[in-house]
Amino acid sequence: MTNVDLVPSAGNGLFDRRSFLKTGFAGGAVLLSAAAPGAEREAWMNAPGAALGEIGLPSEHEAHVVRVGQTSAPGTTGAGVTRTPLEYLDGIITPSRLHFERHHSGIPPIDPGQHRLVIHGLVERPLSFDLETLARYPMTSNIQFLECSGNSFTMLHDEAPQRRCSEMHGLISVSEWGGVPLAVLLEEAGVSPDARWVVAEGSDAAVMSRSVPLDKALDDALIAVYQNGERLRPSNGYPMRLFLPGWEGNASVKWLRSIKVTAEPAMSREETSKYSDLQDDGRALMFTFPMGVKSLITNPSFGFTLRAPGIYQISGIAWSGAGRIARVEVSADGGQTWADAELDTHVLPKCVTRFRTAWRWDGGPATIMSRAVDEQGNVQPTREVVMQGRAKQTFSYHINAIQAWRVQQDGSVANVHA
Ligand SMILES: Nc1nc2c(c(=O)[nH]1)N[C@H]1C(S)=C(S)[C@@H](COP(=O)(O)O)O[C@H]1N2
Ligand SMILES: [Mo]
Repeated sequence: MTNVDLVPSAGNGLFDRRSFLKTGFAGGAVLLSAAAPGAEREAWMNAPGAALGEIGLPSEHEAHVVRVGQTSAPGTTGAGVTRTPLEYLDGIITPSRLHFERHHSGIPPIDPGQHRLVIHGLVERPLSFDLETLARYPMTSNIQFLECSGNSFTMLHDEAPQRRCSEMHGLISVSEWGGVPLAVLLEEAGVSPDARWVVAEGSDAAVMSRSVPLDKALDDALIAVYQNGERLRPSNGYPMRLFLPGWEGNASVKWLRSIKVTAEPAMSREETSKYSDLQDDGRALMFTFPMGVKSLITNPSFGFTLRAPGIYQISGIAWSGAGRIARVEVSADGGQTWADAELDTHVLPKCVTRFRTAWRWDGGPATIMSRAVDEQGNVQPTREVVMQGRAKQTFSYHINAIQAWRVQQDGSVANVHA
């Protein structure tokens, strides 16, 4: 094993992030002993391969990489969630077919030719747009995350649930979202001086609606029609959705049919009895929009087993609704000492950043965890801090606590409370 260049940086086997990149650290590669490659033809080299196809599908050997934990409300098939299999993915983009889903009443079978978006209320000129007219406005695209504010709620449970990373945290995905800035359309409609909010309404059976402050609508809100270069998937809002970068997923209304400009928020179901955080004094916080700074080690995580002591790559994702990730630290000794992780090339605002670091597992129990800091100086809090002042419940929103995984002596990985 050639790890002489690895420079220790923190307790229990963490290495300096610069030495991590420079060293081709030997993980599990097998030394070639006899025959060089090419001496024998593999079985699949003896006949022409499979036919061309109109659509590329994943390898049949990757059939386990599917959305996780499909659950729907009793008596329904389409009201519930599926989660992104974070622990099987790398990089920052979520393949569209694995983007998490959250529907309040299923996916509406919208005919794009008939679908309209209307902008009305406190405007000089109420307007109606179909897909074709929308396409004539200037478009833009950005790679950004979407996270349901109900993500990670099982971290609140007294006992750390023995569940996969995705089962706990898979309500976050990243796409390149393309579409028309809402500001452009509002400008054309002519917003009245007394307007302060817009109320967005979906074309699903739930008629899900959310109020958005006018400032956000005029800042970076998007009427998204493209996702990773193709039209939105039906599950993600086809043919058009509101996309609010960095904000709780619920407010990014899918299957968008109406934007009503108003003076006051609508106080709809999803912003009163739901998606508001109950405090321990019996009051609830009104409107928590941006998602807090957060990170997760996706690998190793619960469900994986380290085969033998040696050098491993710890890898994960970090993001913040406030902007770019400035720094991710990793600990291998349960938070006593920390070392900076290496960030992949793309550190984009309101997007997921991939981090990595090298770690030597000595074969003993070790608690690994990550902590993110964003460009505004927000530091990812501990579970204890996140729970301060909250009503004691098994479900709550906006949980961005530090996640810890415990590598046990047999190499298996457990979920533990930090
Ligand atoms: N019309 C409508 N918009 C909606 C929803 C819905 O049920 N109906 N679910 C919301 C919630 S709670 C979330 S987290 C995101 C999920 O978006 P996705 O399914 O594309 O991941 O959409 C939001 N927009
Ligand atoms: Mo959500």
